[in-house]
Amino acid sequence: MERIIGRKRITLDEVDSTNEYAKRIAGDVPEGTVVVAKKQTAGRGRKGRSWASPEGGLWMSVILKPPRVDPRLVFVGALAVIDTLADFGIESGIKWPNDVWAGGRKISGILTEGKAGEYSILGIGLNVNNTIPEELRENAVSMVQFTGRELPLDAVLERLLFHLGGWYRVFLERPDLLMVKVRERAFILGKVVTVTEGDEEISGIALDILDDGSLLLSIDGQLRRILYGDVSLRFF
Ligand code: BT5
Repeated sequence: MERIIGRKRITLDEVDSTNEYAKRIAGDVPEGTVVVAKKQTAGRGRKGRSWASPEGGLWMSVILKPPRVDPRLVFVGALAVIDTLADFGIESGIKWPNDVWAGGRKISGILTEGKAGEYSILGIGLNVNNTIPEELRENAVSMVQFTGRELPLDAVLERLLFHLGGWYRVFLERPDLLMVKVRERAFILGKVVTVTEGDEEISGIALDILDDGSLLLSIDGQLRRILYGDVSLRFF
């Protein structure tokens, strides 16, 4: 199967959000079309949280048309980011559900959105050369802080598209293998975590990430599945 991701690219100087843009054009472009913007004026995370997207970072969305909406798509993004970071000598891991962390801080966030039967959007924000806003510095980091020198954004994008192509293929053909890799890369497994779901705080040992993308927790010996959704997670 040829690699479809990135065969058509749309590069913008500025946009509200590459995910929003991608949704607007999804019906009219081929699968694998990538939207990249130098900066976003209304970059978003989950539940309308904002995503800092100044110039110097990689803000992009891929339009995909998989056979069905599948929560595991987010991990295609996470694994591709991890491999891209490794290409530049940066070690990282998955912080379930949708972050990639390096050196104890968030370096990338992934936002998947879909319309059943029509499209899935895989949005990726990766801090590359961009400055992290003051209020996020404790928990967020850019690639340049590891490399000590600015990186060519186009080279980072090329590596990311290459790895996305590979992992998307695994996702389509062998999603079980995708999940094996996810478990390997998910550094929270085996740790005590606290999940906030709405008003509820749940603490337990993170045992596994299941095929529906959910997290399996052991709480005083009882198993509980935490659905991928609007949850946030802390670990110790
Ligand atoms: C995410 O949401 O982590 C998903 C972020 C997805 C961003 C990409 S950029 C391209 C595409 N277009 C979009 O509009 N979005 C996608 P969430 O798990 O809800 O985390 C959001 C939280 O991350 C915020 O509340 C901040 O605490 C933190 N944050 C914001 N900007 C950040 C940044 N640049 N680096 C690290 N952390 C950040």
